[in-house]
Amino acid sequence: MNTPPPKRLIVVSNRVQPPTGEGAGNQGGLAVALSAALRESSGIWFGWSGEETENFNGHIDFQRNEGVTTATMHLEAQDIDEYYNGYANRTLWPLFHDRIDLAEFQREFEGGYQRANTRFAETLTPLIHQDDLIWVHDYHLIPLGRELRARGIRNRLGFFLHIPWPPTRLLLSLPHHRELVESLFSYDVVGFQTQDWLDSFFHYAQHKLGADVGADGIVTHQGRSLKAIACPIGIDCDAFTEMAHGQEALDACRKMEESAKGRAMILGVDRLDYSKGLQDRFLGYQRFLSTYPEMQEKVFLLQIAPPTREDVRSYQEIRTQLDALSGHINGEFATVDWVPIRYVNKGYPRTQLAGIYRAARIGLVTPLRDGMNLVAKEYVAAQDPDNPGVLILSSFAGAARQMQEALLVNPHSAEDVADAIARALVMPKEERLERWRALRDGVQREDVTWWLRRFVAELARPEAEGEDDRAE
Ligand code: GDG
Repeated sequence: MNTPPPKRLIVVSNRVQPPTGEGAGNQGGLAVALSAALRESSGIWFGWSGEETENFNGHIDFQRNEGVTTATMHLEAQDIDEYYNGYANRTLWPLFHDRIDLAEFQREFEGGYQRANTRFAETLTPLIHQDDLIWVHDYHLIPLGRELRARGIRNRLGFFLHIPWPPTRLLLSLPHHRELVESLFSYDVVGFQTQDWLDSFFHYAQHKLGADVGADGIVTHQGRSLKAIACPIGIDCDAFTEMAHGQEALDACRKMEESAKGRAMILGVDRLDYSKGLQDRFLGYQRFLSTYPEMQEKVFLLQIAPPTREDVRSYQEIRTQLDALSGHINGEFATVDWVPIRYVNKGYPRTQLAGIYRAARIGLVTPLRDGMNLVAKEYVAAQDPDNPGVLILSSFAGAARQMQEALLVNPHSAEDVADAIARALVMPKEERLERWRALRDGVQREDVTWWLRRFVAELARPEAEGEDDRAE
């Protein structure tokens, strides 16, 4: 018997990342995996173009790159300001990352978020065919499912949250939190990165909505049901490993090793974001240098931190603070021929990055809060199998759940970070190999394709609870 062709998949995210035509090296693992699934099902990737228009008119630009169709629309300046820079990145992002001190609650932001989600729904609705599977990504688009249902869409709808789900006590500080959470009940499947975030969602659903939470993850509220799952995202491990062994990566690796002059490299790679814990990381490294003075001049920290969200004030502030702190630490410890921190505010092509990961004795990944963290997985995938480095990982990253063989640290504790660095530097090769092999096996087994298949299989299940009450 022939297997039926996969149902057409429509992926919706704030921004789309089509294949660039410049080789797989420049596209992240998530984009590669989604592109493959879209290609296989002749699907569409729909989102904001990143461009501004004076008058929103629902115009869609279709493009086809390497077998992947993207459909994008422009937004008005006010939408970008209130929806993207506003509610998404100044309200939800800080709140969901435990930074209520940075969260801004403004009515205009909420209005802009709602308006942009309505625009997404209005523009997307005519593209939807009866049997399409629709998969919405991330915190920018939580209400989109409800908006699609209001327009009569009865398809299977899935939502995946890439960032943490906050504890109930934090979520309560969001004005209209109940409405936001209730809008998730328009989806059939809601995925979280880890069991911890899923448990927080269950807690809110049970205690604040009075929803019924079944052992199978089916959550029922006011006659509607969704299936909530923990489905950790992975990387394309084999492709990343291959890239790390390619010529460009080896060149980058050699160049790094030459410039290291025999010193051990500790590496951090993060978008310049307060959730990534860069300040605490620098303080932990400073503590390491002062607690283990014999290690001075034998190591250096390379921190790659390409700026993001530069229109948001808290991002401008963290940049200024990090400039000052790295300068201060360098001033305190540097010698005429040694700089303890190389702090670089620019991005590198993925092929070079893979080589830089490989040259690092320690991958230092210490976010204060992170939905998953793919850098930890990329670091592992890039290591030399005969002489791998050591991963130091924050226990507050979603990735820590799957990566127990890393040296897990409390990123808030400078002592903890300092001691882990010291331990990693003297770790016997046998222990390094044992830890790395276990980590690599996990990263390889639960890779991005595994993640995608698990979610889509759940979304494609023929029998859904609450099938009959989908359209509003
Ligand atoms: C969100 C969640 C979740 C970084 N610098 C360069 C560069 N990068 C790439 C890394 C990695 C990606 O950016 C960062 O991914 P993360 O997972 O670490 O973090 P977020 O951007 O915050 O992503 C996170 C993720 O969504 C997926 O669900 O894991 O928790 O916050 O791939 O390699 N890439 C290049 N040059 C750089 O300089 N080319």
